[in-house]
Amino acid sequence: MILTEVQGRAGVIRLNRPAALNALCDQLMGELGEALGRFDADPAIAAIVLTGSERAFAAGADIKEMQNRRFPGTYLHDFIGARWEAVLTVRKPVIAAVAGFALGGGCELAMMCDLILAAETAKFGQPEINLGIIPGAGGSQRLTHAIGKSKAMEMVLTGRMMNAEEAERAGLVARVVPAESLVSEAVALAEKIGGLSAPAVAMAKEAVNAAFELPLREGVRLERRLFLGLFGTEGQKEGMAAFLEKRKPRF
Ligand code: CO8
Repeated sequence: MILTEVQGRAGVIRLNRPAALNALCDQLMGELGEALGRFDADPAIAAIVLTGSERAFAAGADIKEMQNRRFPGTYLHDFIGARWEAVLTVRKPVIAAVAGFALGGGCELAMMCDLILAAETAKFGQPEINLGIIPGAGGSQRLTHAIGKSKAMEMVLTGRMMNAEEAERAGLVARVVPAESLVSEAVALAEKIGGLSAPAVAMAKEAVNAAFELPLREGVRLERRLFLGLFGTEGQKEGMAAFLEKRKPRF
């Protein structure tokens, strides 16, 4: 249910369940977790690009699979659990390249990535309320962090979708690009990251993500420790020497 390929320093993972608009069923999430783990462990890969089709990044968790679930079973077997959070354990930057629908669990999966690039065709939404449920994989929290309370509340309460332009204005996505160059823009970003000092990249990711989890004071402390730690790396020596010698750094 997924396709993988290596493009330069980017590991590209494409969700590939077109008949169901990439609805995120158990099997797909299992395959996704394996692919993420493989690329994360591969030293030739600098960053991971996660994308879907032109029509849908993912139209949510699989409603057919969820329909007959009952509370005790879902709770005991933790059906959201580790499978859904595999992307959060990846140490390399993960770029979501979103075209078409990113709804429900699809929007939540995109928001678990480190940043979102959107095609002009992208549509984001948390329509769970129309199914008699609410977001269950972090949507109410990450969307609120990303776009603020009023907009998030409106979307979660009514299921209203947001187009790419509004998503960029609201701060949900880093950039909007033409649909035909969505993946190549994401790969170019991965290439750029691949040319930088790997420890600095890993620590930059850790520091920014900590802003979502730690109080300001703790976040600033963590940043300081990571910053100071980078003075023990070759990357810092090379980066600063190259600047002063007026040449390009070789990390
Ligand atoms: N689950 C299962 N099948 C889906 C889903 C889905 N989420 N979305 C679309 N499909 C299927 C349709 O059933 C249809 O299949 P079939 O051809 O066999 O009938 C096929 O994909 C094409 O869909 P449509 O015919 O509906 O296409 P349209 O272009 O008319 O509409 C929409 C596109 C607007 C995206 C529409 O399909 C839609 O509204 N989909 C559902 C969106 C939704 O409600 N998503 C939220 C799901 S709940 C959720 O994600 C909770 C996450 C909680 C955390 C995770 C826990 C595991």
